[in-house]
Amino acid sequence: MTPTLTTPSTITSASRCRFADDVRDFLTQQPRQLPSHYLYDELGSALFEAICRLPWYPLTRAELRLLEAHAREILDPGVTTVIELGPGSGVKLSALIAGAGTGRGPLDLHIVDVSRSALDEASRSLEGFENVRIVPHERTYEAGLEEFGHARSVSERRLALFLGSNIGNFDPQGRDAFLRTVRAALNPRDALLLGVDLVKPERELLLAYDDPLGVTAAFNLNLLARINRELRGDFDLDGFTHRALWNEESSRIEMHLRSNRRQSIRVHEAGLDFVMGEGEMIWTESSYKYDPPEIVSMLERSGFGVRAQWIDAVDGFALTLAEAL
Ligand code: AVI
Repeated sequence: MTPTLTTPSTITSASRCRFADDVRDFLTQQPRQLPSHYLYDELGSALFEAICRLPWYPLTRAELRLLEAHAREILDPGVTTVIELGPGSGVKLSALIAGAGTGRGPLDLHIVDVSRSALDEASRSLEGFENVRIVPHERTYEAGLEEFGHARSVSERRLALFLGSNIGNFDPQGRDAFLRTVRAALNPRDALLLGVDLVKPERELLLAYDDPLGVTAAFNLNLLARINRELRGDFDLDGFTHRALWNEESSRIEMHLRSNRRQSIRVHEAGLDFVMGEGEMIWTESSYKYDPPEIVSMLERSGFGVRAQWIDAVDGFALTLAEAL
């Protein structure tokens, strides 16, 4: 049999094909929508990093404060292996290791991300720690968890990290399925640390997702720019406005792109040609917000028992440490 070579160009064209298929499928649904993970191309990821530094988006700073304050309890000396899903720049994992102090045995750090450059950046910020082995997985979270689940030794005690309120970007069904996938990669007594943004006054939520500097608007509009760049689309960016809405009934912030006028749009590589009316929206992201007891329930439904929950009351953020049952 002829071996199949996976070259960078075949990976690129396969992922471009999937992008084109998704753009066609989701933009022709009612309401029109686009999967939020496509917000994160190189420029989108840089804009997200900038969002995390904005005074109106306090999630990252609140979570970091909680990690620093409770590092010893989270990363107790019995933990031998940590897996972080979406390590970003590695700053949170670094804070945890630094805060847990010295005098522990060797620590294996598995970091999972689809982006090679994110893994490289996180590895660079972690490699200064002594007694640490970094294992990057250039995978989706699900594929990384599966790989991690298979490779275990008897004496290991594992801690999984899913931070940054990334769980908020799943719909409720996807959220529960995902938490069960995390649980399946762990053994009883292993743990999961979940960082979740809490419900707070609407005014604060809207400022976090529609900031006065327009960084979140640029992050959202970049999705149309990405379609133009990668799939030969002809979206006129001036023809759309970023909208953030609080959907109280579903307890979620929704990001949309509103068409400012009636306009025709063509995306050549998706074979797509359609008309948007004035005021019509493309739904690009949901960010669910929770109350602390709801976080406990979602973890319990997925095979975990909560060991501790720490809350930053100033910015409304919760870190929940749960044990696999
Ligand atoms: C990555 N995720 C948790 C962010 C959030 O808050 O939902 C993405 C984001 N969207 C707009 N601002 C930040």
